Amino acid sequence: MDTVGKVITCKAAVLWEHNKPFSMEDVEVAPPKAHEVRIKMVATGICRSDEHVVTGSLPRDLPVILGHEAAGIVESIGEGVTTVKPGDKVIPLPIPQCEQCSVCKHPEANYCQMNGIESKQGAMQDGTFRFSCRGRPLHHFLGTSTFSQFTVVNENSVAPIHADAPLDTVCLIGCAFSTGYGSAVKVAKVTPGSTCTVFGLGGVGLAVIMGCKAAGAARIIGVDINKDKFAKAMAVGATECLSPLDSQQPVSEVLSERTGGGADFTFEVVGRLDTMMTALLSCHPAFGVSVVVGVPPNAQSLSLNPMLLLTGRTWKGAVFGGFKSRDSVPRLVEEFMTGKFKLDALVTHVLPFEKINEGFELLRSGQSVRTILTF
Ligand code: COD
Ligand code: ZN
Repeated sequence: MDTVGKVITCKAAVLWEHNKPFSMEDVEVAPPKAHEVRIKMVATGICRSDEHVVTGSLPRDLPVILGHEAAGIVESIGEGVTTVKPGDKVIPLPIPQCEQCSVCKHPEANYCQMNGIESKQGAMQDGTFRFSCRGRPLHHFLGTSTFSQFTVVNENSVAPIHADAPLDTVCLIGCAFSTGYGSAVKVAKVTPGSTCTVFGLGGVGLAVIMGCKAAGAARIIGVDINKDKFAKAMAVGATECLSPLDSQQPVSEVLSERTGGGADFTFEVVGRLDTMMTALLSCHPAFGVSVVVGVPPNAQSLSLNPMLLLTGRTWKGAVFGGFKSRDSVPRLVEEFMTGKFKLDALVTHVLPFEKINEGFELLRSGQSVRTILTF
């Protein structure tokens, strides 16, 4: 059936209320307007940030269609779209790259001003909605809303990828992998022979380890309170692991002793203020670089003794691994296809889209690293 220019009715997982299961609904998806793209979803990962909306710790207007780590095929394009065409394999981008704003024009920065991360009200970039259900508009999430058989995104929020890319794995390049890997190779700029410490060995932490390894780090120390995470961390490149619960001494002191005064690079991939401070303390006072990757769920602040920085430490952070999204995602997909890094270590479960609530239970119970939902 030719769907171009028509409203498509399809299944989507709608969040109507906080802390309630997703409800599988028939939703109407409007055709793409100018500079928009409608995508048929093939695979989507479940990310902790989606769960933060479910619990309300990341405030968003409801009802909403969540999901932002995915891959699919272009179904149709709106007027003026030139960079993708129907049939192209694509990855929707939770951070756009508009090419117009001062951030996009800056050679290093990636936090495009068209991003919707800090906006509570999820909508398309023109402020309107493309989804409706039972006569009500549904909110978008991060300009992607991938928990739907079809979605509409802005052209600056989608990257065309290699025609042979396996969509059920490269979907992870849409969030977890890029966030972690880029934090090592692009944000920290890990150097060959260096010592790195990674706090938090979830999916994003594992991707940080992969980045440290690819950049040639000699020692990669994984830190997690859950020792079940150690085997996988070692498999993707950690050279040693430890739990802060195993010692009476603060873990920053244990690490300082182990690393001759502090690591070259440390990464906070837990999303807690205390581990952010521990990660900062655990990098070398004179030349260490500490990168904040995690985000504490509610707006919270840290207070800091400036001496920690005056001695020579660097403290930084970035979203999406500091990668400019449209430039980097197609290249990362090609690097994956040439074997530069593997993604299978991150995938612990694959479920049909209809079992989305089961997928979220696996995340909540800590059993999964990443669950991929297939359509
Ligand atoms: N010390 C050490 N490890 C700990 C501690 C602690 N005190 N507490 C928990 N942990 C461990 C857990 O056992 C777990 O293994 C790990 O930390 C966290 O892993 P996950 O699986 O819960 O989470 P990830 O890896 O999927 O994601 C972690 C982030 C912190 C990156 C994530 O929660 C986050 O903040 N994401 C937002 C960052 C971002 O850039 N988002 C952009 C769009 S998604
Ligand atoms: Zn995410």
